[in-house]
Order: sequence, then C-alpha cells, then structure tokens
Amino acid sequence: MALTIYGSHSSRTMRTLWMAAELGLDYTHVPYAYDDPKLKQPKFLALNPAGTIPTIVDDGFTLSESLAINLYLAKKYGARVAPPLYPATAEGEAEVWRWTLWGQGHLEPWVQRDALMLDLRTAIGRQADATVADALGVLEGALARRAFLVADHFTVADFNVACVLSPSRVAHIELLGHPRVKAWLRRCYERPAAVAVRKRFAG
Ligand SMILES: N[C@@H](CCC(=O)N[C@@H](CS)C(=O)NCC(=O)O)C(=O)O
Repeated sequence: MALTIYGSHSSRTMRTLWMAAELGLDYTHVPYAYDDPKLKQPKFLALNPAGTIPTIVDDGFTLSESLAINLYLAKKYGARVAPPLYPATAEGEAEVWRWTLWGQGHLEPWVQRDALMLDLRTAIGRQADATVADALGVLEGALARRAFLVADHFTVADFNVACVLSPSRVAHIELLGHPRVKAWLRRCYERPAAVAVRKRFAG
C-alpha cells in the first residue's frame, strides 16, 4: 500500500494520524497547515475541491472528510489489529455510522465553539456596522437642517443622543462619512459641563 496523508497534526488531520497509528500503517505525511495557501491551489483542489485537510490518497484512491477517512481506513485495514476496529456485522456497522453521524452532526458544531463564535462575531459585527451606518445617516440628515437636533441650540435631545454616542463607543465607529455628526458630537462633548464632569470622573 502507498498512503499519503495531507494535513498538519494541529488540525483534524490528527484524527487520521491517530487512526494510522492504531492500524500500524506506514504513510507519507504532507503536513499542510489549515491556512496553507497550497490548500486552495489547483494541485490540491484536484484532490479535494473543498480545499480542506485531512485528505488522503491511498493507492490512488483519494478521500477527504476526517471521519469518512477513519471509517474507510478502519474498514479496509481494521482487521490488522485485534480486536478489529471495524465491526463485521451490518448491525455493528450501522452502530458505527450512527455514532459517527451523531458526533459530526450533533456534537462537533457545538464543541467547535471558538470557530462558531468567531463566525458569529464577524456576522453580527457586519450587521451592526450596517445598522449603525444607516442610523448615522439619519442623524447626518437631521443635522443638515440645523446645528442641533430640535432647535438652533443644544437641548436634551442632543444630550440624550450624544450620550448614546459616547466617545468610548464612537472610537469603534467610522464617522468619516458623517462629517456633520462628527462636528455635532464635538460641539456636544466640548460643552463646559461635559468637559468638567468627564474630567472629574476620569480614570
Ligand atoms: N468536516 C471536515 C472539516 C475539514 C476542515 O474544515 N478542516 C480544516 C482544518 S481542521 C481546514 O482544512 N480548514 C481550512 C479551510 O477550511 O480553508 C473534516 O472533518 O475533515
């Protein structure tokens, strides 16, 4: 047999490397990391169009998906070890599939919490940016009519909206596209009372 295992040990490829060790298989290891650009290049994509690791080539047969690889290797080579890693009966095999599908479908998405949270944070961040940009557009429009929100002078309306757009919050918000909002916020926060109270409670 000639087995090649693509993927770094610090990825799901560890599952394949572990299975190869269980079965005592010899293999060539190509330790691409999960972010190796080669995963997205034609040569590797010809092996696995998803461009992910682990991927194996076993005597010319190519396979990806870590748990599918484990099923394949265990079924093909499992009898080399005792007791065998792959059940001999249809019922035993069905139990193997059941636990594999359960592990992948019901467990992995939730234990992979960090990646999940990262995706969610990115998605929520994008949605939040778009919503804030719309709201700032509304404010920019209102401030095109006069210097403050409901009169030509500072009122509690300005006070309350400026409170929501506090300096620590707007530090994360791009105001360049909203010059009137930016100037109005400066007018609000440069008021003597605002400066004094912020100075008093600074730190
Ligand atoms: N369900 C697949 C997931 C494969 C996967 O996402 N692998 C990661 C490394 S653990 C990867 O290759 N990421 C690179 C990418 O998605 O571009 C499996 O179990 O093999």
